Amino acid sequence: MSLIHTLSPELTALRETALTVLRSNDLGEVTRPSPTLYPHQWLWDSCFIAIGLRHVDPARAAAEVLSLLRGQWPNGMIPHVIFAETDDFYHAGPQRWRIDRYVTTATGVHTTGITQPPMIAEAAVRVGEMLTPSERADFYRELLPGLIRFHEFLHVERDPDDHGLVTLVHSWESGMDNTPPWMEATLPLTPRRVKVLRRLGTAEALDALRRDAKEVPPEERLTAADLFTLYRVVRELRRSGYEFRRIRETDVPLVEDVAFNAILVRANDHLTEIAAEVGVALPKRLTRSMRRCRAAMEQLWSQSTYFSRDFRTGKLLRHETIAGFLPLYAGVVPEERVDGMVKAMTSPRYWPGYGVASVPTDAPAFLPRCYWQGPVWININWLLADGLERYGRHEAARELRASILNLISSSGQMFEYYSPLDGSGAGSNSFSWTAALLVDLLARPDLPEIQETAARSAARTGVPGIPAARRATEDDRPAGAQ
Ligand code: 9WN
Repeated sequence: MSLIHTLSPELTALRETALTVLRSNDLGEVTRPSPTLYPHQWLWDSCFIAIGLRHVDPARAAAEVLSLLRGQWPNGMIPHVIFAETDDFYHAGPQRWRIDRYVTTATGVHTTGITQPPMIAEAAVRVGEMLTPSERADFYRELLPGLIRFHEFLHVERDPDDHGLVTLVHSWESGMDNTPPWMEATLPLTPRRVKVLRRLGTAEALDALRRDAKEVPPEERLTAADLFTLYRVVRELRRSGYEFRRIRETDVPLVEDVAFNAILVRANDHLTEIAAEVGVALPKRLTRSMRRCRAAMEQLWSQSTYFSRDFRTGKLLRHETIAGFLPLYAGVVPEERVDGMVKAMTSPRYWPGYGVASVPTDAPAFLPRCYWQGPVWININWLLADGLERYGRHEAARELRASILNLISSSGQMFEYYSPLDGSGAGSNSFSWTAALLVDLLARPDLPEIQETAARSAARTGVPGIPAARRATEDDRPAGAQ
């Protein structure tokens, strides 16, 4: 597909690198997140991947979205991973889940027993924009029944007490696996042997037993202690037959996750749009749940940000993370809060120079290259830029996109995540959603302005992509921050 703008030789090469990554991770009708660490299909990865692929091959992008329905459970859940048949080296593969004891999926494929952020409706609308009206109607009609059942599953099975908010049963469902609120909620499930090793100060010994750190240094992933605790949660879920009414009787962490619910609110809007376009009426009960979910987001606000909430205690998990900004993407933030949130997001605490960090740089848990404890993730920054745009903060959105462009181009490679302090790449390399969202960025009609902003900040500061807001608020740093 042709681009709106002619790219410079450097950006042409960068785009080619991204397309090569997408091609090399293409398994046919699905794309794996990365060649070694993530050899299967992940729910929200496929959605972000489709958002990039639509610029190259809209039909293939539509197939990527539709392929998620292969794994749908009889209760409507679309699983977080659909396992490829060929691989057995993923650290949390089919043997951990044993879902065949409980369900048969739509096409008999093996999956995990949990879900992931419901980005499907967003991906569908973005892909739909690149199709002809009749192709789009066909695509929507094929997707819609499964998509409706998925949203019903979330609102019914995962909100049994009618709180309005959907509850997650594993941090992997949030997609932000080891962010501080989740690790706090998960701590009580630490297996006894891990607790003993922790007490002895020898928990690193567990690194020898982990399979996920063969490709990526363990210090760039969650700790072995956290990982083995997450495996224990899987065991508990399995023993509960993956049914929420039984899971809630265990001590599995139950979290009304702010990012997940924000993505769901936006997805509900998209679902409404999709259904309207093909003349399908959504079930009344679902539309009522959608309204309640949107309204309930307000309960997650406290003082200056939004937090996730513990389902059992009703207490907010008061750790500031990037997830607290996603209500902007959902469009549920009252206007009087927006400037404060934008100021916080663009301050050096969150944005020291290379995009918005997953955890503020002055948080006790902050580690610049460790997974969801600090690094910049391209997908969340994509959502934030979109949220800024929704609220008319065009300059901040442009600064953010410029920063991301500088970040990816300075390494020239598609890393899983990047240090917010020095822009160095970390985690898996050849990572699909980084590649796909770069392709999406390069296809934007406002690319020339983004490039100009990127060049200006790089030239002026020597540091790629420092936002204007940072320069204005250099002395905003909270007392005691480094
Ligand atoms: C567990 C695939 C996934 C992403 C998640 C990211 C990471 C998996 C893992 O990789 O999680 O789901 O094994 O670490 O945290 O957001 O979808 O890219």
